Amino acid sequence: MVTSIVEVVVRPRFAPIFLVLVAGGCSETGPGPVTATDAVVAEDVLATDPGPADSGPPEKGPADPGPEGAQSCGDPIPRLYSVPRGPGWPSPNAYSWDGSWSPTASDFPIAGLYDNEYFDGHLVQGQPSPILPPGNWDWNDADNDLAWWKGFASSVGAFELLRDHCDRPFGWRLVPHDPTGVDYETLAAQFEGSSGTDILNLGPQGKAHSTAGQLGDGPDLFVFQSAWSLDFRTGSTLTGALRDNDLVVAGCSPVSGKDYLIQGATVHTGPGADRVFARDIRGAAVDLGNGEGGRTDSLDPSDGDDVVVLRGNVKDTRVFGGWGDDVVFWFIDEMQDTYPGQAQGGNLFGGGGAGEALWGDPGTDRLVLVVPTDTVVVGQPATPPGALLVMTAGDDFQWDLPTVDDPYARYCYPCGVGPGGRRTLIINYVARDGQDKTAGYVFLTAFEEVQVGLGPGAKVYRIDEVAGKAVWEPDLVPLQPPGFPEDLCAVP
Ligand SMILES: [Ca+2]
Ligand SMILES: [Ca+2]
Ligand SMILES: [Ca+2]
Ligand SMILES: [Ca+2]
Repeated sequence: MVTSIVEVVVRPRFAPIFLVLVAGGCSETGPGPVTATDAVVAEDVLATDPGPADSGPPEKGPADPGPEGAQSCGDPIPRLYSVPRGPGWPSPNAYSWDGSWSPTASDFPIAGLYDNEYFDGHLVQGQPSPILPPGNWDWNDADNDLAWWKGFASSVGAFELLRDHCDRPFGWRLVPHDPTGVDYETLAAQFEGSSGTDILNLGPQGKAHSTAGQLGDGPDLFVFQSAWSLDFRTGSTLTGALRDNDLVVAGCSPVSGKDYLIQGATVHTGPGADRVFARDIRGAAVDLGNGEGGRTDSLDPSDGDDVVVLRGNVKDTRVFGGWGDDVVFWFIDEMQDTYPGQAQGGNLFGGGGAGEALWGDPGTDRLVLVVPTDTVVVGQPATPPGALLVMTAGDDFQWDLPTVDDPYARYCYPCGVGPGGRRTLIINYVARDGQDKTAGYVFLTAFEEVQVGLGPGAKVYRIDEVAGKAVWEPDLVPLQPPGFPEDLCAVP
């Protein structure tokens, strides 16, 4: 179809990645006073900041389990996770933004928290070495020069060792020199993420670009305003799949007009039940659970039920849900980059984007379009104002040519005929004012449900992938999107 051909021609080649930095984590609105644990944390910040002379003392022993009582040890740490309290948001504990990780006494000390060379404060050139998270901290490993770390400490910031209420380390938080906006690029990416909780908040103007990065196992947070030429993994089966519910904010505040914040970037959140907020995103990909480090032809069996919330301008964007029951909330009426005749719509996959991963996910995935509840569904073009077109994309199979040689990016549209005659569908949404908010056709593969609108009056349709149509199912319950975690984007 013409739309598909044009899309191939105009799509930029990229292997984008999303990076998430967690800024501060200390919200003005955070509950409760600073506790003794906070003081310990602050001390650790000082202890792990090498300062101008790399003279920080070694940290306290990590193996002390402290008093028994897992519940009190794991109580939430005030202001560490500034996520909303209320509907759609699970409650944090000490270790995780969603309470998903509750290590027991026997889990401590947690393996993989420290760099394999700079973990004990040993003397280097007569000075105690810093205690660091996993990373590439020497320029020349044999020289123990700490050159990458010195650069990081002078231009990016320090790391704070996170401890629970029983003084047991479980992760790290970036403490940037400039909490309003970290420039995360090659230097910052020498940090390789720990097996525990890593909070990488780049701040409300933070930018992540021109590099690859990772946060590894653990329920990590990654927050930034803009990204380009980025390939980032907050979790990956390449490094493990432990306790890996990650939270990403890609785009803190809206850009004006037809502009974009996220371009040529890919964020892989990998295993676990992840949550990604992305706005003003173009030529980019959100991989919520492809396997083998994000290969689009692989599903990760340790992947969970993921949520992505798309806002603002969205064009030429891929979402891969992977394994599980995944939900894409799309505030599609916010799209401003519309003009007649364009054909750069996106590609949404309930599973992966190639091979057996296309149809191999047994989950029930839903696309939620945040549009007026009286939007009508039509089955053939042209899409009239105030309507959503849902129709089959036919039997054809076509690779996206710019990405076909990259196993971490390749995808098809349409994707031929799957098991039982399942096929890709096409959707197109035209708002009441006549603007084509999907920017042409969007290809939907292995999604089982589409919801039109929020709240009372919202309708949930089952997608008949064989017949290529949407069937209203009054018994299916509409979903509400989680509120935007705006406090994560505040200056601490
Ligand atoms: Ca981690
Ligand atoms: Ca992770
Ligand atoms: Ca996931
Ligand atoms: Ca998933």
